[in-house]
Amino acid sequence: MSAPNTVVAKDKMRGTPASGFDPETLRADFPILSRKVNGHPLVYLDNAATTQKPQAVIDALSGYYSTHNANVHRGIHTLAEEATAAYEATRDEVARWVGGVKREQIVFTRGATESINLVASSWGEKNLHKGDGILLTQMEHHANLVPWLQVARKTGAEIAYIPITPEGLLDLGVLDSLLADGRVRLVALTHVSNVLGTVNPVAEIVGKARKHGAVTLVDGAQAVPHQDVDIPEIGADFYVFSAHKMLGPTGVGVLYGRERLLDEMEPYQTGGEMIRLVTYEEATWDDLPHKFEAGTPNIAGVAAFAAALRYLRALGMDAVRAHERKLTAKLLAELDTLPWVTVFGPKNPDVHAGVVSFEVEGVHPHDLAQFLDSVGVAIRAGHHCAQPLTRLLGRTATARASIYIYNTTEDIERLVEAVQQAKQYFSGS
Ligand code: C6P
Repeated sequence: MSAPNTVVAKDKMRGTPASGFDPETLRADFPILSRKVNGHPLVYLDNAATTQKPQAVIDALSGYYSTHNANVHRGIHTLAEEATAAYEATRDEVARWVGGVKREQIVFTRGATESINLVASSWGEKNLHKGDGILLTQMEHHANLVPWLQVARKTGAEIAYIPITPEGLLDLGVLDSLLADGRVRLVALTHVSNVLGTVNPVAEIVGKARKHGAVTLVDGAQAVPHQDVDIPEIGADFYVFSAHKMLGPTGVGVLYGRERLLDEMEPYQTGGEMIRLVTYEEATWDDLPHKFEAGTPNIAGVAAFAAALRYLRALGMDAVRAHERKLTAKLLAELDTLPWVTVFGPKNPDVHAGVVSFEVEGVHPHDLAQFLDSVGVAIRAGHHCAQPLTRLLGRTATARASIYIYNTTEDIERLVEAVQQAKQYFSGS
């Protein structure tokens, strides 16, 4: 654990490509990938929902419970000190991972959703007032939309949206005019769309928002698992993501915050762990980040998250992105040859992360997903927790394949082959 209030040095190795990135070899580290589904070898392409876990993370979880389990920050005994050290060591790892920030700026939550709710409640409800502007985008996941609808309802703030182009990019031509009257107090946007796969130029947007005096929040749930993300370089005031989408356990999320803002904010929840002094009449709060971590946290999950980061570091995030870009380009190109498939989102794999939503003419996305499951291919179908965007696309649901480090070109071929079989099956030819 590093001393309080020190910037944890940036993890320079995070982006470094390892010499031997080979998805075929690393598949052996993921026990679940060797199972069969409906008699077929599993092709797991639902990684935007959650990723599978390597043995190292599974071992870290069970190792924590087998050898160190205790509560954190309260005990004097050996196990309590070990549990606290493991929990706080992950905070250092995360602070280093996101670009070298102070450990006090890293708050552990239950997930990206809770991180955004924390900001909406503790910052939004206090700082936004009637007539203030909240600027979102038309491609937000409900997690970065519904909390702001609630804030707007409670405060009288007004929400506007950065529109998207027909290709599925943010229409930045209108950004200046949306910010021009100085009423926008918050700009909150996703780094990568979980439906369109669009990689947004967040540094540019954050820069403009800050110039107009707005606070910024970036939802990195679909970005941090797939590319090298340096939060100080982006310049966001708040940045959120979830461990389970990057090989880690479920129930662990991260909120990064600008220290001044976190300091000014009231706690999100109150109770044990987050106080300094309590009397029968009043209470005072602990320092950052503990002020925002009321109650017993997901200690085992946080401890095991460090194993996930170590695993990704050994691969190198630039190699991860290059691998996913290659598979995304292949999938986009193959789907493009099928005249009855519509792909939503940018065609250019440079701005398209490994999330590909599509539609097969004449086949409902749920029927497609069920057919694919019958041959062992797992995708997601539905509105992907982005109902307004799905409606904007003129649909009630889409099919979505999402890629991660252990997917291979053979997985993409099996998906495309199964999509063709489904088309034949449902058109009765
Ligand atoms: N998207 C998907 O299948 P949580 O559930 O809190 O870990 O993450 C929420 C979240 C926030 N932002 C974006 C961009 C997301 O994609 C998600 C989760 C999953 O697309 C589950 S709905």
